[in-house]
Amino acid sequence: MPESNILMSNQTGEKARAVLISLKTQEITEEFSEISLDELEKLLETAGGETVLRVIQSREYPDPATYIGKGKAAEIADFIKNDGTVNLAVVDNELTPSQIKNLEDALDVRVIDRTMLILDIFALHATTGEGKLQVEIACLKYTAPRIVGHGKEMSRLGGGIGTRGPGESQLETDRRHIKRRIASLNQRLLELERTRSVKRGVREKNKIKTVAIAGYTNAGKSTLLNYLTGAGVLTEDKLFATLDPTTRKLSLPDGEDILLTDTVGFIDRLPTHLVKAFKSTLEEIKYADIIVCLVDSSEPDSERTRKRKVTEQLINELSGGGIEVIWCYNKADKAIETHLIPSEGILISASTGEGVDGLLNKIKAVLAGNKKLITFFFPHSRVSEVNTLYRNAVVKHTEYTSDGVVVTAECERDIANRYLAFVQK
Ligand SMILES: Nc1nc2c(ncn2[C@@H]2O[C@H](COP(=O)(O)OP(=O)(O)OP(=O)(O)O)[C@@H](O)[C@H]2O)c(=O)[nH]1
Ligand SMILES: [Mg+2]
Repeated sequence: MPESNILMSNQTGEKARAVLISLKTQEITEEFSEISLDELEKLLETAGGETVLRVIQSREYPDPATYIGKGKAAEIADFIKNDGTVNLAVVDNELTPSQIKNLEDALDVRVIDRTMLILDIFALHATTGEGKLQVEIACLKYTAPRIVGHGKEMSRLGGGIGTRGPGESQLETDRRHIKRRIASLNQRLLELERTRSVKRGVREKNKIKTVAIAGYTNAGKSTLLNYLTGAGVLTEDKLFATLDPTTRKLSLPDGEDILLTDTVGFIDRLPTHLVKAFKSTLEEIKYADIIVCLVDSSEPDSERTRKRKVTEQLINELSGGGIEVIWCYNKADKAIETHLIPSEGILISASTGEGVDGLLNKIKAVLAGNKKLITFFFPHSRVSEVNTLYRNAVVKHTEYTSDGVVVTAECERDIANRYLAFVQK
């Protein structure tokens, strides 16, 4: 992965130097504004930019025209003018197209919002055709109406941040063209989705269980996949290092083979356009048999709790809530406030391997717990069903009687339900 794409999209070669702007409204606590700005700073760093100033304004509600108050905007504009090096302002929320335009006029630098910054990082980090397609769709849908007519002047390039993805010149083309482009991208994505579902079908047919590693960005998901399977996925102390999930085979301690899959990291207020665009990638979570959710235990408990909440909510949205989740506290080698880690959590280190055996045993136990030994009776008129049961379950015993066939088999819950009518009382 390139260190930064900024130089490619900005002919002047300047680095983004930004003012971060946040609003503390009635619903938001001071502490949350700070934490959220910390995260925004980390996002900017990941995109290759640097923070020059952080501004938090207390206001009852956002100004419909400029988001922050006009007086505050004038103050920031003064600072930018005097500083002379600032070339970007990043607002820690989603802005309307007119708010972006008005703020750009007030500050005389390029203005992007939190969502555009995240989209930018996704554009920078997507490597496969599918990842790039998904990012381009999200960028076109969100960014296009927000930058049309802006960002032409060099002084407003803002180190290239917020202009990646499909590229500025494309984004400036007319809306009809953009609509056509989205339609054609969606068509291509649909084909890739079909490929994914065919692959899933093969896995199901071969009864291979899938375990998805999910969690907040930077929790160590790829590091765990690498530790267990030697997948060689890029791991970095940056946000959203992985956008194109890798799947690898893993042999559990009892010899059973499963598939382990890495997933795209979560973040608070993950832009809905990205969730929609990354639907097919994120569906790996929906079809998993178990979700291993990683939480970074090297952070204070307040951060762990916040990130776990965000993760839980997204997991529920994506999976529909029916899949067993194993909560796993990673970075045990650097863990703090361990007494506050919930008792159901497994403490591991994906770097050193500490505790990973416990996780594998837990996976094994959950998979085994999903299976039950059940005895069925099939009357002669329905013996054709016996063949399908043989394909879908591990048959332990078969007995032919004068009335039909008695079969004892180890079944998954969903298979057992399919043959409910034949379960022997
Ligand atoms: N000390 C320590 N560092 C870890 C551990 N696991 C991961 N890391 C570090 O945490 C950072 C993030 O790890 P990744 O595996 O890239 O995290 P990820 O969850 O895949 O992140 P995204 O793909 O960005 O969502 C890297 O710098 C890793 O080296 C661990 O157990 N201990
Ligand atoms: Mg990763």
